[in-house]
Amino acid sequence: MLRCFTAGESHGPALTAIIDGLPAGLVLDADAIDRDLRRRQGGYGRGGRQQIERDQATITAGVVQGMTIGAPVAITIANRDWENWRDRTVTPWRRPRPGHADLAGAEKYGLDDLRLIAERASARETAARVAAGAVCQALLAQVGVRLGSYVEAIGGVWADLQGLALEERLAGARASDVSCPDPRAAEAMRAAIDAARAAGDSLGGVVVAVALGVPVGLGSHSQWDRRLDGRLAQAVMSVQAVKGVEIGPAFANAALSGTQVHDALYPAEETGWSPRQGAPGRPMRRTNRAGGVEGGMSNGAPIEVRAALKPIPTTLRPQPTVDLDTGEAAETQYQRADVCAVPAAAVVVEAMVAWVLADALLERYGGDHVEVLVRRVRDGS
Ligand code: EPS
Repeated sequence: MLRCFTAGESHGPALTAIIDGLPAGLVLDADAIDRDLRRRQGGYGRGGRQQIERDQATITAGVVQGMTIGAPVAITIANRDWENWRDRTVTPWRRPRPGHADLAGAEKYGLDDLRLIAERASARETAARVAAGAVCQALLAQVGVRLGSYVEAIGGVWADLQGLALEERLAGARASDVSCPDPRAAEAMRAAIDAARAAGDSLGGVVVAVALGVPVGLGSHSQWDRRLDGRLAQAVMSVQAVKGVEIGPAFANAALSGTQVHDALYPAEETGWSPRQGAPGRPMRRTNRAGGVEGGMSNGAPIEVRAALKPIPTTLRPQPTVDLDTGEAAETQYQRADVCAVPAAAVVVEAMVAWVLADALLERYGGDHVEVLVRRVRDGS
């Protein structure tokens, strides 16, 4: 129903996002997109490139007088660094970075210069994902769905979030330069990033994206590629550096028994859940160990998607590699890089969750004009 794509290289003139399948009548303003772009650019642990870029969305198609018209929406974001590269002769890269797309990509596409793979594999592309995600979030907001994200771990430092409600986690993350709602852990995360920077190394971590107010029944149990959890996992796994995805506390659940894990049902009147779910007489849950998805469908509880990020493969400290010209042992060459992009990745994962939920929402309720969609969701039809 809704398809999002990106184009653009890290040091090319611009990134482009295309959002196809949006209903007409959605008010879109570039400032709201820019706010998310700024969130993605920030975060402790970024490298020199973010001093250069000032990401800003230019809407170039599909929006007339601030409103969608049922046509594909296109957004471009300029790469300011393009000016620094356009006339520069660069020697081809011939020493692949372990863990990076460099080697497999160059072998697959038959390109000698590894840079030609790195340019598109780069996480610079995630700016376009976030722009498209902001558009999806504008659509979701029309029916009362809100998204947010936070960082749970960086470099082995874990936040203690026990007893902290989701809303508090999201608010705490917004106030933190590592997007971590636990101030003590945030301090230790910054120290870990400083230590990694001093050692010329990089750090990964764990992020969580949350969607609140999701209507019941997005996705379907009926076919593998319609299952909402599978679609979320694919979208989130496609984010650069993500190597693991979990819905709810899935890996912890695996160690427990069925009666410990499954979210028991109670009459709605006895629970404190959100009004959307709490129609009188409707069975409700007091816990959310399913992460908001049961049988491949949203169950009305908050959707919680957790992602594990490997440390960035570009490290200032050299790693063992092979020089492709000589076939001999070598070391990776110096390249500018972020030490840790985990806080930025939280915003990107949130965007990917928005892509999937906006698509599943339109699939479930349809509507060529936003007012039709809103009415159908309200009526539950
Ligand atoms: C990236 C390498 C760095 C990052 C970049 C992602 O860029 P450069 O090679 O120009 O220093 O800063 O991320 C961004 C530019 C961004 O906006 O997120 C990589 O190789 O993935």
